[in-house]
Amino acid sequence: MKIYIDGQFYDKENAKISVFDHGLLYGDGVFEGIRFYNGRVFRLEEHVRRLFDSAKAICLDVGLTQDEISAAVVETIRQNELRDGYVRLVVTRGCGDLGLNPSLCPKATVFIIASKITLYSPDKYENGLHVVTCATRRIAHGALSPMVKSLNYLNNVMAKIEAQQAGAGEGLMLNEQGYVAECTGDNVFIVKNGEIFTPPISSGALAGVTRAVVLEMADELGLRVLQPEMTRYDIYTADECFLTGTAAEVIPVVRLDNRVIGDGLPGAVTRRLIGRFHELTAATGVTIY
Ligand code: PXG
Repeated sequence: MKIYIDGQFYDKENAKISVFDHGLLYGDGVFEGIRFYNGRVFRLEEHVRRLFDSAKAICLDVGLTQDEISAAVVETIRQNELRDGYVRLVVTRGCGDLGLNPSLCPKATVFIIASKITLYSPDKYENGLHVVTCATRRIAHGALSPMVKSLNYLNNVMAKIEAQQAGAGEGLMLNEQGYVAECTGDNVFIVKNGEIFTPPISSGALAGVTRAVVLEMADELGLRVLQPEMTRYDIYTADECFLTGTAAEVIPVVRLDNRVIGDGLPGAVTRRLIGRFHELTAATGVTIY
């Protein structure tokens, strides 16, 4: 395995980041998770754009242009001779003395791993996930914008632990007001009376790249999508529910808090979207080779 760090490639054993890197010391940095399928990077430009928006929001100078970062992602996949997989692209504040002042760090650290990721077992894609609501709330806009895909994932990790301890496949996170935000690493959607609903970004959802793909696919299929504030009641009483994410892709949900959603099976609209999603991922994206 070849890992990109600051313009050079290292074997896995030698791919090391300093203990003085503020990404490690303070979670000071941003990241992206990007998938590639069939020799093409899916929605690369969207991911890189979001990375730069996240960086801008935390006053982090990436030190490379968007085109240079995109080229580095593609080159990392090439160096590993992969056609299908998952890229972790990370930009940290860089190395500096102790103290959380970012001006202690002269230069950002950029590293890229091209590997694989499996969030849920294949049977969950067939039969649907069981989800529980977590007591841990989604980070509030007043603390750190939930739009920033930062290296501070501890509250999502705490929510994931809750879901795991409850024996559920995924955890639903609410915002401080009690409205549905998203799951621990996925956006949430429901289908009700032939219309699709997803919480607005203002509810604390990450502006997911896969979420945007679903909005496009729904438009193409002539399905209306609404983005009202949503409560758990909306999910309990939905006809269908599914989650989206780069790592998760599109996955059905059949239970929330032990309420069966719809008839308890992945729904027709969900299946249609999953089918179209696979067509798009197989045939579109930036060519690697
Ligand atoms: N919400 C959150 C909080 C996320 O971190 C998504 C939604 C989905 O967004 P995209 O753009 O991927 O459709 C994410 C995505 C990982 C990992 O280990 C990354 C995410 C989720 C789960 C695992 O790289 N980020």
